[in-house]
Parts: sequence; C-alpha cells; structure tokens
Amino acid sequence: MSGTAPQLEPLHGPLSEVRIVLVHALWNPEVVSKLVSGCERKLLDAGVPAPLKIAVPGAFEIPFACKRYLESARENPPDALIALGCVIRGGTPHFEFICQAVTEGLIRVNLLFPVPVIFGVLTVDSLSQAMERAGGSQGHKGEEAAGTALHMVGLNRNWNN
Ligand code: DLZ
Repeated sequence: MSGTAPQLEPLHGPLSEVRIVLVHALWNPEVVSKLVSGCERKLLDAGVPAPLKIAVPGAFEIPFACKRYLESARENPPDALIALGCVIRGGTPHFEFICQAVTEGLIRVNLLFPVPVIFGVLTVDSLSQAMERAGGSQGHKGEEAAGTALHMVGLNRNWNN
C-alpha cells in the first residue's frame, strides 16, 4: 500500500490534559518497540502527557484489550486509544486470520465507544518491510498514529461539547 499521508490539523486547546492509552503487541518487538517509542516521542513533542501503555501478547489480543479498557473506564474515558503492532506474513494462513481479526475487532471497538481508536498495526510481508515503516524509508507509522490520534481528539472535542 502506498499514498501520500495527509497534513493533519493541529489540536487546539490544552494538550496537557489529553489522555492517550497505547495498546501494543509484544510480537515482533524489534519493530513494535520502534513504533511505540516514535509514537510516545511525537505525543511528548506535542505537549501531551506520557500515555498509559498496555502490552498484550499479539495483535490478535489488541481489540479485546481496547474494548475491556474502555468498558472499565466508562466513568473517566481517555481521549483516544492507539493500537500498535506488527503482523509479518509467514508461510501459513495465520497471517490473514490475525490481520482480519485485529482489523475487524478495532472497527467494532471504534463503533461501540465514543473514543477514537487509531490503527497503527503494520501488516507486512517481511521484517525489512516492517523496519522501513518504523522510522525507515517508508516513514514512521508510530509517529503517524500519534498525529492521527491528536487530529481525531480535536474533532471529538467539538462533538463532545
Ligand atoms: C501466532 C502469531 C503469528 C504467527 N504471528 C504474529 C505476528 O506476526 N504478529 C503478532 O502480533 N502476533 C502474531 N501471532 C500471535 C497472535 O496475535 C496471538 O497472540 C496468538 O494467536 C494467541 O491468540
């Protein structure tokens, strides 16, 4: 997949009060750790407090963790969730199943709760493709996810008021 990333709206209002929850998988840690640190760095640079981080075993578990967290935080929900992970195609159909599960699961969570969930899960053919997207020649999907989250938080603030 390719394309031009959009120029996103800067978030107006007090960024120091924005609460982000970052749900990340532990599979492919050499990639996911870069996504997480890039995402955290971008949030910090924007003046957003350090996100709460929730680690799950693999990408398959991300939607469940997002849903349960939002259920448990109904009284005091965060402004956005960011899901980060990396699924690398192997020789089995497992790749398709996990990609479909995490994608469909996050769509459902997005439509269940009034809190945006950002999709920062890489689905790639190889480790080198993943590294290219974690701060290499194809950009940084962790940083991108942080920018997307702040754009959505800005929109959602208008709708909450
Ligand atoms: C099993 C599996 C495989 C083969 N590959 C990945 C992967 O590339 N990235 C990832 O995040 N998780 C992978 N998993 C683990 C599944 O996401 C899940 O944790 C297990 O199937 C247990 O439910």
